[in-house]
This record gives sequence, structure tokens and C-alpha cells, in this order.
Amino acid sequence: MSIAELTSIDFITPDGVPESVTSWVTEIAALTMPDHIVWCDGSQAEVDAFTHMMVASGTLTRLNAEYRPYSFLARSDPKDVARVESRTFICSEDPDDAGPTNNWCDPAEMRSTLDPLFLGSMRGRTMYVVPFSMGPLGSPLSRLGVQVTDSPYVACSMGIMTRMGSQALSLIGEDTKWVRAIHSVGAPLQAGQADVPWPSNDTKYISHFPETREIWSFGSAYGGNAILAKKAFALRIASVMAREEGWLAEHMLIIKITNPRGRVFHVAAAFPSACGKTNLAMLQSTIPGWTVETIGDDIAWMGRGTDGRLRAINPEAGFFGVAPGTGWKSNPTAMNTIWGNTIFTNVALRDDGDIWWEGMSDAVPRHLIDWEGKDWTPESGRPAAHPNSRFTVAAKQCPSISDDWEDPKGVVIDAIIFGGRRATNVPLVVEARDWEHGVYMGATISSERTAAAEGTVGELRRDPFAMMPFVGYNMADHWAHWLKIGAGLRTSGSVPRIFQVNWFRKGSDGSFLWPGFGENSRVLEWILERVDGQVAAKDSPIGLLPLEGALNVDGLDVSEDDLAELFAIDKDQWRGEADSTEEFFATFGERVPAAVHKQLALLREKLG
Ligand code: GTP
Ligand code: SPV
Ligand code: MN
Repeated sequence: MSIAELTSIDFITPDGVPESVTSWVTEIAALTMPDHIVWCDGSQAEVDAFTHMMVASGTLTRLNAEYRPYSFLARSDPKDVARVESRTFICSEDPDDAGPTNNWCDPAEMRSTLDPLFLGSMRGRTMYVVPFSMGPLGSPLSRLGVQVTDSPYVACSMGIMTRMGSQALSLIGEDTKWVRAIHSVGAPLQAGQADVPWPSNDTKYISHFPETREIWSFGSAYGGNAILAKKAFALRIASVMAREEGWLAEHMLIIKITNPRGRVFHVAAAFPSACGKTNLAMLQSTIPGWTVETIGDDIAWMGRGTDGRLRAINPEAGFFGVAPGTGWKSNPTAMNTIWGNTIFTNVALRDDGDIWWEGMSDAVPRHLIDWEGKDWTPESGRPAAHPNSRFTVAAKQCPSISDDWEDPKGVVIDAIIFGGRRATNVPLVVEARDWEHGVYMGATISSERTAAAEGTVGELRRDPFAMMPFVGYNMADHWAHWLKIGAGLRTSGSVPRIFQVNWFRKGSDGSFLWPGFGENSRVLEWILERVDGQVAAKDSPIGLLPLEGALNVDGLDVSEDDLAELFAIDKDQWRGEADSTEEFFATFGERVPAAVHKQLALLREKLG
């Protein structure tokens, strides 16, 4: 489609679109009153037209093609830089179905709040209709959705992050169930009014209606607030669908690992936002004979396959990765993924027309344009890239992408890992005694806050299953659902092992005890040797730990003392953890499953 065509098509619907979609689009258009409607087909020509248009409007800066072909930089409004959890709502009929960890609002009340905000909110703008599939096109595990948005940046991002366009639309028949997602930046334009590069609104609502499978997002164009296929659909709405249909929608990466004996494993791992999923998903092993391939870096949909085993797909088609800290040393795979065809948001611009951020290279450029568009030098005393700056890139560009990443049946999961960012207490790795204990580990994850959402960075907070901001129903019911899934897997005799890891434990001097990144392959090795029945473990109050000398530290520069500290279990501290867990569980009242309470009692018993 050419630019001329893009701006001249008014309210013309492509042939063969089911009535359920056209009537909904018409209804939303009547409410939001866009000047034009464009149905996205997902073609390269469309991407080219969008990016041309956004370069002309100042939303995107084209990067120097010599260094970064077909790539662009976007700078957001400085007030629109991360997910807004305080403005994220679960509007279930019954407040108990949202639970104490979600902001709840009565659906009728939310609709009456949103209606006036959306009324005419797309005036002077184009409404893009974005049909998409979460999961491989046509897989029985995939689910369909349509997002309307008045942001071409969001439409483009959806094109990278999902299977978007005509093919997805053609999968929607008259009887197909699909998720409705409405997004407006909330910045209508009067006739003749000049636009800004990043339109948004100080009033923000990210509202979910789980019963009617709808998402209404107003006021933000950033990440999970606006790319509604991701957290809003694939986690919040999908977790509700999954509970009803007997599967799991989780904030997890998926990797394939081959050991030196040629055995293949698949692992799913949940870490809170900005706690290392993308890095683990793209890990380059530092130990001989072990290879890691990427299947997904943020979301896993998992369920019991016809073979009785837990199978997982990555519902996404791209990565929306944290830029700072991604560098040639820490994550060369990511660096090679973003060679081109990438949208960068809120990173710094080099004088040579390429991008830069903290941690990309040891050498720091002498001059940059920072994420706010201001001159920057190393003496400026502030980061050049925003801490939550991101790259948006297709997964198929990843050199470590696995040959089975689009397997419509999903991959068999052999082990599940829970992690978090904990300076103290939590050891480098510990294994759950059984599924119930693993569910307890997931339910009790705490992690230090990061820049991925608003709030004070570093503050410890509860983040069960790394799903605190993403579960679309009562968190305690989520634990019950996990127990049920485990019981189902047990009937077929194949229950994945569960582990907890912590790359972020700190020594008394405040520095990380563990080198992390590629060296995490050593922890994966121990985990998979456990799964393969090759190594024994020793019991401790909090779970099974590696035997003395079992963790492979060959060639690693970590002192004996630091290693001991990485696995130290301070019983007093853990009694404190148990007390705080009891308080946390109490916030859910009766809904906490008995099996989870039992694990807490067992922990206390073992602590003595
Ligand atoms: P979201 O996209 O927000 O869900 O984040 P994520 O969980 O994918 O986190 P990501 O892999 O992008 O890492 C976030 C930050 O943690 C980056 O700054 C990384 O450099 C840092 N990080 C990742 N892995 C490690 C590790 O093993 N050790 C240390 N010290 N830092 C790490
Ligand atoms: C996260 O915060 O976990 C992300 C980024 O993956 S966002 O898509 O904005 O949610
Ligand atoms: Mn994430």
C-alpha cells in the first residue's frame, strides 16, 4: 500500500471480513470518530508506508542504514515510558475474581468512565485495524484478536510482535472467538492542529474485561500499555481463558537445550519484568557441549498435550527487549538479532546515526543525543538511554532461534524455573521437592522493583509467578489452577521438575556474587543433570541444593567464599520470610489452597 492509498481509504472494508469484525469496527469508529480507517494487511509495503509517514511526522528517526538498515528510533513523551500498573484494571463482575493484587473496577462503572474519554478520541487521526494471531497461524493452541489503534507506531509494533495482517484476519470466521482490543492515545486533533511526535494523554486507563474478552486502553503508546497483544491479551485475558479451558498463560521464556550426550530438553522460566528472561532466552553457553536455542523470551502458553505431557508455545512473533545492559559481552545474540529491521524506543542517538545505550559497549561515545532529544556527554551525569528503553524486533531474526519455535503442537517442557532479583536470602539455585513445593516457590517469589513499570526501583515486592501485574484473575486461584494442572500431569506420569534461581545475590560490598549471563549455563547444567537423573542433591529447609562440588565452576573466577555465600541459608532470615509469607497469604483469605499453606507449615517445621 502506498502512502497516498493509506491516507485516502475511508471506511472501506476488505472483502470477506466477517460481520462480527465489521460491525465492531463500525461501532468503535462511531464512538472514536477517526478521519480514516485503514485495515492492516501485514505486508512489507505497508511497513514501508507506515515508516515513511512516521519519519515525515517526526515520530521516527531513520537510523544510518550503513550501521542499522531499515531501523528507526522513536522518542516517547517523557511521561509515557513504562507500564502503568496503578492505571491497569481488571473489570470482572465480581471483585473477588480480580483479587487483592489487581486494581478492580465494576465493569459498568469502567464503561461509563471510558465512554466519554473515547468519544471522539481519534478525531483528526487514522484508525488502524490490526488483526493478529497469538501463536503460529492456524495452530490449535493459537488464539486470535483484533486491535484498533490510532497510533501507527503501535500498529507497526504489533506487526513485529504478532502474526499480523490478512492471513490472521482470514482465520476469523463467523463463529470464531476473538479478543477485542481498543487502543487510543487519547489525543484528538482539531482541524489544522499540528501533531506532536508522540501523542499521549496524562489520563491513562489500561482496562480489561475478562468476561467479555475485551481490552480498552487509553492515553499511552508505550509497550505493554499499548501493544495490547502482549501483556493485556497474552497474559491478562489469556490467563482467564486458560483457567476456563485447562491450560496456563505465563510470563515465561522458553528455551531448548542440548546436552553433550545429545539429549534435548525444553525449559520454561518465569522472572519478573527486567529480571533476565530475554538474556536467558538468548544465552550462549560457556561450558563445552551444551547448546541453548531460543523459543520465546517473555510469554509461554502451556497445556497438557494429547501425549499427556506439558507442552508450550511462544504466542509472540517478536521481542520487545530491554536495551540497557544488552551488549556484545552480556548478550551477543541479542546484538546480532537487532542488526536491522528494528524499532528502538528511548535509546540514545549517536552522531553517526546509529544507536547506543548504557552497557552496549565498554567504550562510551563522547557525544550523544539522549532519549529526550538533548545533547549528552559522559559528564552529563544522567543515563543517555532511558532505563526502560527497548528494541522491537522479529524473533525470526534471532540467530539462536530454534527450529521448533513455531511447532504448532508446542514443545515438551522438562523443567520450570522461577527467578527474581534478590540481593539476599535466595540461593543461586534450589530444586523443589515436588510440584506442590514448586507451586509454593512460584507463589512466594519476591523481587526488587525495576524500571519496567512505575514505582521505586530496588524496593522489594511480592511477585508470585512473576505474574503480579499480569494475572487476569485472583492470584490465589492461579495457584489452585497450577495445582490442578500438576495433578492432571501426574495422571500421565510426566510432571516437569521445578527450580528456583537467583542471579542477583549480592556480597557485603554490594556487588553481584555470581557473574550471570552466559555463566548461567552452569546452573542450567545442574538443573538438567538433575532432570536426567545424573546427580544427587541434598535436602535443606527450603529445598534441594547441589552437593558440594556438584556445580560446574571449571574455569570460573568465583572465590570459595562467594560460592558459599551464594548458597548460604540463614535460618533466622528464612523465618522472617515465612512470617512475611503468612501475612501475604492472609491478604487472599480463604482462597489460598490448603496445599500451599501446607508448604509454608513444612518450611517452618524444617527451619525448626
Ligand atoms: P522484560 O522484557 O521486562 O520482561 O525483562 P526480562 O525479564 O526479559 O529481562 P532482560 O533479560 O531484558 O534483563 C533485564 C536486565 O537484567 C538487563 O539490564 C540485563 O543486563 C540484566 N540481567 C539479565 N541477566 C542477568 C544476569 O544473569 N546477571 C545480572 N547481573 N544481570 C542480568
Ligand atoms: C514487561 O514489563 O514484562 C515487558 C515490557 O515485557 S511490556 O511489554 O511493556 O510489558
Ligand atoms: Mn516481560
